[in-house]
Amino acid sequence: MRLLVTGGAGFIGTNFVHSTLSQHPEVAVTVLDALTYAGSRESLAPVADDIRLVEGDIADAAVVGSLVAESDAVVHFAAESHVDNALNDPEPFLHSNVVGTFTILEAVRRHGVRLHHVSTDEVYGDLPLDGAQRFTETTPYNPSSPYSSTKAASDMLVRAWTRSYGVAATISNCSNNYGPYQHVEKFIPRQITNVLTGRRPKLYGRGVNVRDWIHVDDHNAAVWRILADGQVGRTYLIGADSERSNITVLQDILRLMGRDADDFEHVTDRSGHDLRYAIDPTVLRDELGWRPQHTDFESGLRATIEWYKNNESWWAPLKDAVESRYEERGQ
Ligand code: NAD
Ligand code: TDX
Repeated sequence: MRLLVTGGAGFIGTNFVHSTLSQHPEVAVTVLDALTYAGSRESLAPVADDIRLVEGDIADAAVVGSLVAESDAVVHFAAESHVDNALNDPEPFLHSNVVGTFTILEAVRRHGVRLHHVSTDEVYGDLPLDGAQRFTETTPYNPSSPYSSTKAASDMLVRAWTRSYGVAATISNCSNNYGPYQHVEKFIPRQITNVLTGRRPKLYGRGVNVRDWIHVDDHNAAVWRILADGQVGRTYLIGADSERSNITVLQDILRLMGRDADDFEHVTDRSGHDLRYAIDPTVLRDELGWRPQHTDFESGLRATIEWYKNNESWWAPLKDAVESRYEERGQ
């Protein structure tokens, strides 16, 4: 099987490539990645001899067309992925998430290639803080941010291309991922590396917002289940029943790193900040038999902290610039 992985030099894509090579050695992997600020050639260095890495834009129809033509399936991770960046400058999100996904769809349509589109639970908007309601495959789309609206647009394009042109596609909408190789702009790595560089962690607002955390390897195992046995035309929600408020996660990090529980700062809240996300993963569990393996959040977090401690050369060159950008915005 020849697999084209877009965005394979980003956080989730890198972990997908690593786990694919170890668990599916028969698969030949090509990565297409623009190596934006979020992509890292170094993340793929340990497997550089086992994959083909093409530096290119998913909105470039010529590059995409030729790579898709020689593939049996495409797993499409590439996107602009950070909400705060989207609030600051939405244009790259329109380009990569909407035009990029359109370009991938046209190529898989032309060449009759199977597509799995990786999306987010943020397309559903947010849920009230108090209550047991969770997102399901039939929850209406209601995105709040420039990021989530462009991801919602990309999902809609995939659905339309499936219905109108018979493109063989599946979609997954996953909750918040954590694990190794996540960019230091994101919540968990930002706080870990703040502690490691002698900064105080930064919490938006009161920290009551709730996210539903999943280890990146569990997300990627679900993507493989869907790629192998998912029903074409279907959407699957991926989540690991692990809702936590931001302040709880931050205080877990502080405790595991030997700091006081109040050794952090409250900073300006994110504009339009979604309150709560929560996934009902019943369909994925019952239909495809998927189960998360990393069910102990604390041990996953501890291993992630260890990874950042042991891989300073991977993140240190990015850290100061990220913190200066946040500081300019009062965050
Ligand atoms: P990331 O920002 O770490 O990586 C994105 C990768 O895509 C980078 O390597 C970047 O260089 C590449 N890229 C961006 N624009 C491109 C373009 N125009 N052409 C080619 N490559 C381009 O993101 P991530 O956290 O790994 O997220 C991957 C996917 O998973 C995204 O589609 C995101 O919406 C989705 N997702 C992420 C999460 C999460 O918690 N991180 C949760 C659910 C869904
Ligand atoms: O410094 C911070 N302090 C803080 O309190 C940062 C960076 C974030 N936060 C809060 C905002 C969110 O409530 O932490 C929560 C998580 O923030 P992010 O890591 O930016 O993630 P989120 O906005 O929830 O989106 C993530 O999950 C869904 C990914 O970035 C998306 O790509 C994915 O679709």
